[in-house]
Amino acid sequence: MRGDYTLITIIRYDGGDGCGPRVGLLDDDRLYPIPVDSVSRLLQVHVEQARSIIEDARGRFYLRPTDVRLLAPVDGLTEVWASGVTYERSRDARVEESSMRDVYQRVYEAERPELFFKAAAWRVVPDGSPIAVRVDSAQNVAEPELILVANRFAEVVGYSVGNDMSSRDIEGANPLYLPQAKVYDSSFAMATGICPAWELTDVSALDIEMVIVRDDVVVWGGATHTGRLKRKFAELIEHLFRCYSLPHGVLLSTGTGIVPELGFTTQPGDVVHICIDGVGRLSNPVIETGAMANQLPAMTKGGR
Ligand code: DO4
Ligand code: MG
Repeated sequence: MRGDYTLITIIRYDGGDGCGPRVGLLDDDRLYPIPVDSVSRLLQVHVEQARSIIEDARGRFYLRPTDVRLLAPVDGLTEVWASGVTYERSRDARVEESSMRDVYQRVYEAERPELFFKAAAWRVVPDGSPIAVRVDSAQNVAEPELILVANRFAEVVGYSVGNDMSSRDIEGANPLYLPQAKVYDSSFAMATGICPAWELTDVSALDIEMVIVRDDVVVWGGATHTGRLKRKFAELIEHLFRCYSLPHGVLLSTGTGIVPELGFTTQPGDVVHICIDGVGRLSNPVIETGAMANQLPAMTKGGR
């Protein structure tokens, strides 16, 4: 996989001092603390104000990122949503797997996009931590997706890398099972950084790659780029905010253009690696739901 991605990102970290999660700007090997109590606070102001808060932090003291624990950069009441069937490949894969094929063809062509709730902030799995396949599903896939990070005013503040883990056979049996196919423990992961929108001016053809490693061997790999997206980012954001307030901002995952052939399933023990050029990387080992059940209460306290 290529490794060319920005080194300037908004991050969330635990400094190990008992003070809980903090927000910072990671610029190469310098971590500048940003004087806000949460990432969601940056999504409650206009993008220009967020930019000036973030850039002012650069002149101050800094830490070494190796001295802190990086968390998923989403918190508070920020919601995670996703869009679906935004790439031709995703449409074709759903048509193939589904017992009700034409709904996917129709949504691909429709004016209104498919949007669904994916996760609460506290459930988002950070880089390096386990993601899950459902124990009651036989066909599971990782879905590498570009994430739009939007503030309460529907302005895009940044971009990140996401993995929308999905059960193909549950949704394939009936599209009304989509929430169960999509929303379960450890079903959404994101990279440790949000790339500020002002650092990334051209998002029209970003390369997206995924490889799946099993027993140290690459067992599946695929690539696409955002130029293949059927929908405009602004269109997805506009539909999401149309009749729905997001006062703490939102992460909107823009859909996958990489889907393995039917028959391939992601399984416990695999490691999923995703890279979006210019934005970031994400790697997570795969477990089965239930395997981390005893850790869930701890996750609710200070962020995973
Ligand atoms: O309609 C199913 C969801 C599709 C999806 O998540 C995607 O295209 O990424
Ligand atoms: Mg998806």
